[in-house]
Amino acid sequence: MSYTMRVLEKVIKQNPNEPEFHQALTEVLTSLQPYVDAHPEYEKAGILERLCEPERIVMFRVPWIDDSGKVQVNKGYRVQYSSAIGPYKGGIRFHPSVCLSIIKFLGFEQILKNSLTGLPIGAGKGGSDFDPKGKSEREVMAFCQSFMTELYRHIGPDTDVPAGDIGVGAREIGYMYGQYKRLTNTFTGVLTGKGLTYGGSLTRKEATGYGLVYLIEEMLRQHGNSFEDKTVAISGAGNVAIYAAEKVKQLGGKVVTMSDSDGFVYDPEGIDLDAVKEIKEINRGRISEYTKYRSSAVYTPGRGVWNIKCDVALPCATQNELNAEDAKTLVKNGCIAVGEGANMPSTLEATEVFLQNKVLFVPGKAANAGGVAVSALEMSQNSMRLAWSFDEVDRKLKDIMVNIYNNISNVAKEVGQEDNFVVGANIAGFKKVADAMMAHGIV
Ligand code: NDP
Ligand code: 2IT
Repeated sequence: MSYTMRVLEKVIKQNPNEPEFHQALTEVLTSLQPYVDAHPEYEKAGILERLCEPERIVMFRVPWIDDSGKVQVNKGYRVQYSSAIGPYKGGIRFHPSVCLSIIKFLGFEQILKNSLTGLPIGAGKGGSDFDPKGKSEREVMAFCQSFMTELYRHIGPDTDVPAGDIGVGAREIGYMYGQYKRLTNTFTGVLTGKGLTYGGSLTRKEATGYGLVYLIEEMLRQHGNSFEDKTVAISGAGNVAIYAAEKVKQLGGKVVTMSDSDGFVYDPEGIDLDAVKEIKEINRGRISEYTKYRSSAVYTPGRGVWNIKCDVALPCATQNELNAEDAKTLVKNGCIAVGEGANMPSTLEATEVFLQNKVLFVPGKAANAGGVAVSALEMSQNSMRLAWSFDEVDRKLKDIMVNIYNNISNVAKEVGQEDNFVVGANIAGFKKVADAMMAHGIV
């Protein structure tokens, strides 16, 4: 058995009952195999064993008091995965499904994603099984303050710089930042995705969605195509989905779907983003309310967003939201490109369907890297105590996404797998991290 497959088997055995982590490991290690086999020095240095084992995992209790006066306890996590090329960097997720397996898969993916940005950021991920949905402002603040009261001792602007993810947006970052500042008596760039009045970067809010569309637009362009007049299906109705939809529209495409965990809307006339922003960003409501704004729209409860006919699909909700059946339906309906705005939204089997049917498929670690890339630009601005304009950050974001596309496309060609961006992204991301690890010795 090859070195890569031996490590995969061993790590899965060492970490039982972590299906999402196993899934991410399987995808990455399988595609690294030919490259790693050609470099026996990696095996000698135990690169893969070290890459798969987080440098540090912190798990902690988060006690807080709800509005009825009852004590609640949630679980808190921070997985500091890799500091090979920079301080640990990655989001914090608040969602009832959060567990070690999910945080580890996200942290592991983040290593390669952050490397692909070309910026000096290592990888980490954190979160809690706290559910912000339906909680009062005071409850959310109490939870965030308690979460940071433990987390603060493990992070720092040159050590570990968290940001947002599912369930963590500007409000939660603000409360966590306030608590960090109070506990440490410092005003630093320890979190990204901050508000614009206290060190946040312009374009960070838009960055993941815009970046996704910039990368897919470049891929379409290099294949003689574009977003112009394309019908686009988007899942999710959160930060990533909203700004992906905005950029698709600006480039002449028509977004016809958006969803949340209860169901999806189909608006054949094109989604009205002002309505979605009002429902989601202002009222924190449900996507079902969209039909009140637009008579052309139909709401369907449950799954099913991938049954809508589209040219381009952008899954922007959560892991494993798109399975093999969905992939086959998309192919049957003539979908030519899929860009993952979410982390690991396609199952391994769905990915296989896309690759076999020559759908241009870009995995999350490349396609959604714009968010963390602008986070790194936020860190740069904080270090310089300067703030760049929207256009300047947007320009840099676009350059980064085009570079990522060229990098993963070239690497795929180099290994004889043209247009296999799964292999391209994994190998391209791995190279830089592995070489830095080689330079550092056995640490
Ligand atoms: P938000 O919390 O803003 O939005 C998440 C959206 O996805 C909501 O519409 C939510 O619906 C839906 N969703 C969440 N969980 C589920 C579920 N289990 N089933 C169905 N729908 C679900 O998060 P983001 O937009 O920030 O994140 C979306 C994805 O993008 C995640 O995979 C995240 O890891 C990834 N990502 C985010 C980045 C960022 O900068 N924010 C950067 C890179 C990747 P509901 O309201 O019903 O829960
Ligand atoms: O998955 C991700 O890349 C994010 N949630 C963003 C991380 C960040 O540090 O901005």
